[in-house]
Amino acid sequence: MRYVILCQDELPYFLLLLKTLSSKKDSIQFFVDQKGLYDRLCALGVPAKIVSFTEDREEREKLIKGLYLEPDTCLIVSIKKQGILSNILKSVARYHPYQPVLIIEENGLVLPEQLSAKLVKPSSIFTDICLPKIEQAFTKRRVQYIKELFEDKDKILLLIQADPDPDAIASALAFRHLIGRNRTTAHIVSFGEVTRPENLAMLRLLDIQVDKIGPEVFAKYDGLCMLDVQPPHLGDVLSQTVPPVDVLIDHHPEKPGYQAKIKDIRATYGATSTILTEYLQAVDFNISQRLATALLYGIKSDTLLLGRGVDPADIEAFSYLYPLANTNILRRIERPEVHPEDIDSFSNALKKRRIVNNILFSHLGRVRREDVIPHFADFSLQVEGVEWAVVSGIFKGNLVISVRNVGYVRSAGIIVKRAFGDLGSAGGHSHMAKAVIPLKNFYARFGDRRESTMREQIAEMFLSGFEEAIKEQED
Ligand SMILES: [Mn+2]
Repeated sequence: MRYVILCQDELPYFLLLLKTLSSKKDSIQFFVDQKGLYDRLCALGVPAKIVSFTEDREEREKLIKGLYLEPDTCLIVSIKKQGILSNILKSVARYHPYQPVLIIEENGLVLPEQLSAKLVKPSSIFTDICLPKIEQAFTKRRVQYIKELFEDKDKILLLIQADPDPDAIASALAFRHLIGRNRTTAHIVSFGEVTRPENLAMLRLLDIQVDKIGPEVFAKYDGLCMLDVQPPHLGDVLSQTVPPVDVLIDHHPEKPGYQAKIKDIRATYGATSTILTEYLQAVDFNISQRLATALLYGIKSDTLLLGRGVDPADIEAFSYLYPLANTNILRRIERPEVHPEDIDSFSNALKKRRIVNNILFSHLGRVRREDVIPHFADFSLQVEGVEWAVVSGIFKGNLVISVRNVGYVRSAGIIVKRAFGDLGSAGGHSHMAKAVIPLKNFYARFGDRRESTMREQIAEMFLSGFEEAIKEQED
């Protein structure tokens, strides 16, 4: 890049001094009107010329016309007086149309159309570049405090919520890295178990272990950190036996009634993983691919791919982690493998599908993993003309029904409640809903165990629930 600089102040000099003088590839030519600046540039061996930036039109035009600007040249202009600056830009537009120009100017200004000019405010150099670093310095202090706090502790518990989700798991993993521990000296634990197939896939593919514990184990540890959760979220379990919490990091709104030595709660953030990413950045931590993948997935899943409750910090962390993560693993986590035998139930279900009034019904029979049911419902929605998909399957003694729609129609949650609510649990959102009916309830109601009966009854119940919901809406 070639730079030609017209300047009256020292800012461009400082910026280019720092950035460009170190690069042998760039060439620089200064035009200045101060002797002092001129002398300093000469002393550094930077080509400089003394000119005057005046109101005089002839002199100005002569200067601008004479500038040697090549296609790869960027003209940088930093002139104090706005009137003179505007006139200089007009001349540049006239003699060098569509010249790329960078204007350093605090108060903004109307740019001539015939210029490819962009404006930068000197104060934004501080807010965009320095301010984030200042924030990082404060974050770094917090991380240093945290590290100090755990320095003399032998065994540390990293406690996450009862049905650990990717954000919590990733945060705990990141925290362990941050304090320089391994899985024997810092245990990731929960009062419950990881249940969702994607979350289990995350643990398997990223080799993370989450142990189920009861409050009795607290005595064996001398450090407690809570991530993505606060004591009141855990109900009674913790309130009776609560050991002192050393560190608590979370993004849920702050609950009263507990203490922690260091508390970092940021309710505007979409994910705790974002906070941990900031911690790692602040101490220039060398984030491994495994950790980046975990954190990226944590942010992605807690914010529904940056679509819900997102703070600019989440987007920042996401783009920082993205190039470090393994997107193949991420894909495998999000789309857990289908067992070969489940493919058979897919083909059977497809063969026996029924479409009534743009509603596709299919029944998978017994499945090995519950999540294939909603996945199959998502897939069914791709059939041309289909607006609703109602997919059922049998899993662990329950009839599970998954409902999806294309989006602009009636609420799936309400219909599912009307249709199946009296046989089991049923509900959901406008686009997706689910019912879980104990098989014994179903058989007791219909007195028939044949699969064909089940297919028919599910369709019939759903259609009448649909009717009911429409009527309610009309009333
Ligand atoms: Mn979370």
